[in-house]
Amino acid sequence: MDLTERARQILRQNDKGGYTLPTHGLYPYQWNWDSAFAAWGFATFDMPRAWDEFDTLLASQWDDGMVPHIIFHQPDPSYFPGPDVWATGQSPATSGISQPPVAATMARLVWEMDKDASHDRLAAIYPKLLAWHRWWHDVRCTHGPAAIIHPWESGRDNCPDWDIGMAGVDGSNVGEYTRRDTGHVDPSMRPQKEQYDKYITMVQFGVSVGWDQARIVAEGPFLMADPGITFILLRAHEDLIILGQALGEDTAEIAKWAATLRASLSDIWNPAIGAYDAKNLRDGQFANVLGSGALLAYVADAGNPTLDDQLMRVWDAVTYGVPSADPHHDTFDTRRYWRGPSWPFLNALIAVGFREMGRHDLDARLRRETAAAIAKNGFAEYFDPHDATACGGMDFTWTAAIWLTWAGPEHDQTRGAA
Ligand code: 9WN
Repeated sequence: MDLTERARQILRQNDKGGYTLPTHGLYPYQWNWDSAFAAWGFATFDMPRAWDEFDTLLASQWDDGMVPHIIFHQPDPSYFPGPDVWATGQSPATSGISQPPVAATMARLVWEMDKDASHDRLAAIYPKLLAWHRWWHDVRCTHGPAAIIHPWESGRDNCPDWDIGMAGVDGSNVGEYTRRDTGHVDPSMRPQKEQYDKYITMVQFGVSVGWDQARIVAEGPFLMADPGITFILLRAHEDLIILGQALGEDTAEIAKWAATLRASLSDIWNPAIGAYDAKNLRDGQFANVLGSGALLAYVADAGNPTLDDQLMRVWDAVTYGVPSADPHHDTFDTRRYWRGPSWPFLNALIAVGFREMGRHDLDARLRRETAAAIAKNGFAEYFDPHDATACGGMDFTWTAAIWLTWAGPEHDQTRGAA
């Protein structure tokens, strides 16, 4: 079957009626940033369905504005930790943390594909996006750059960026539990048990304070500045301004959040590594490792020549897209999740930045490499960046979505030119 047809089929298969699973089995619920990418993919062939995805995601917004990272629409024992472990008291049940706020950026991309037909759907979600961005500003940007209270909030769960913060988390009293992820995929491609003990301990802390977000920020076991979310949020603020203006809204408040956030970027520039870097907000220490979150600077127009050198240093060391961690660093692990593999949807997001910088050469290279991995081994969750071995779950929603919007051959402007 033609890969574009197959990508559409994957989105349809993972569609639970208004919301999309990342993939069957491994991830049986609605995930926040996965949904935003799903919407972008659906928009290429079913515009109303694209807007439905935003609706179902934002319908589970908390009263304080947070949009949770998982929405547990229907109980499913194949995922751990499920709703009983999170115990947030929400209905439908949700997790107690958020995820990278890429929804406004994806909503803008979808809206631009058909502005007239999108107007009312956009107007319906705009106040919710605004409230969520306000939550980020008020609750997670209290130290300047965007902070995370759990590695899962970053969406780049076990990347080396978080190692220094994780070192301070005591996972020894977590109690008994059974992981489900390692029953679905090769355990060598997933986070290790020691990390899982700490992840669950952090969830237990959230439960112990009734998911009081201010208390978690002030007293929780983990608090780190995330360059990835900082750039995604900054870009999303700017996209929300464009969307708000198109709807005739006053966007001055968002412009202030964006200006404040941009002014904080110097706090996460680490001269020792010549790049943006994650920072432990409990003690001010940098992670001292180049992560893929730093490379999202390009989507927020925050690149610079020093960062360009770092990008090329890590990218030239592999064959299939931008690696999720530095191949020259001793933490690099070529197939373990966020410690090395290339993630197609993240490549697509970085490429949004390249295009806007006018770096069509970089965009084309990243597209070619990502498309080659997919064409070779299917719509995997992530790939070994050296040989494109398919890793994690298969028939993955956001991998299919970015094939339709960016990686597929019809998006290659250089095709046919020779
Ligand atoms: C925890 C769904 C999600 C993605 C994340 C990715 C992974 C979950 C997990 O899967 O995280 O949220 O159980 O490993 O790291 O980015 O949204 O695809």
